[in-house]
Amino acid sequence: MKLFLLSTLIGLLLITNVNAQNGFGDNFNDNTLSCRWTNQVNYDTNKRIAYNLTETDGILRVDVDIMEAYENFQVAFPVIDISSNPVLALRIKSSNDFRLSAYVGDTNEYNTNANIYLDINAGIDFQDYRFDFTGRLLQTFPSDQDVNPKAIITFGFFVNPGSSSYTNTFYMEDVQIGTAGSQNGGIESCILTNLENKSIQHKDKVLMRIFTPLGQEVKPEQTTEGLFIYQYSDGSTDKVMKLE
Ligand SMILES: [Ca+2]
Repeated sequence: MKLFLLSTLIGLLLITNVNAQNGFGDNFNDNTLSCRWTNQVNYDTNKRIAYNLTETDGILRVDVDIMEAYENFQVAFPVIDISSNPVLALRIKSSNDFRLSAYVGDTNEYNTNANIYLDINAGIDFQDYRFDFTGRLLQTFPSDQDVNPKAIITFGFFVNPGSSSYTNTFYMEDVQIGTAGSQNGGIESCILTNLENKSIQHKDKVLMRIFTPLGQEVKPEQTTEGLFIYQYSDGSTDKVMKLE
């Protein structure tokens, strides 16, 4: 048996065919932030994080530290069709009032900018909010474009859009766009996108678990041939191609 390291997995990812789902969500219940969420980094030289996202106790904590106007955070996912239910629903708890804008983006990289917003009311309990994009799937900057509801690949948020300075901590729960789909932020696919290319020769760490490229765990005796993801005791991973 021979072991080969793959230099890239992109080709395999590109041929993965998906039937479009009609929704995507995250209930934050697994207490592990899906890699599909992006902590937006400020555009200043210190690379501070404008939105620090932490998933704990089954909810998402968002520490906001804006220093530039229109900084945002978002989640990305495989293409979904929200044409039958173009609504983004979520629950928020905050000890301070603020304005929250939500946007959706499509495969053409058109997005609805920061035009659609709600005023979040301070309170000690979670409150329900809905962003209804019906008739509002329009990009107005940098050019006027229709955002395609059948090809949505991201949604995200601006806190106090346009403000160049703001700090707050709020909590998010049960975010859902469209209908059904993933309910855990797509974390099952993270093992692929977090991979780094490293030597499989490790003297100081132990192979702990093995996964298929789709994230399904397998036993060592099941890995006679094909591509596998090795996870080590320090949390690092390798892509390994095994041939008979
Ligand atoms: Ca939850």
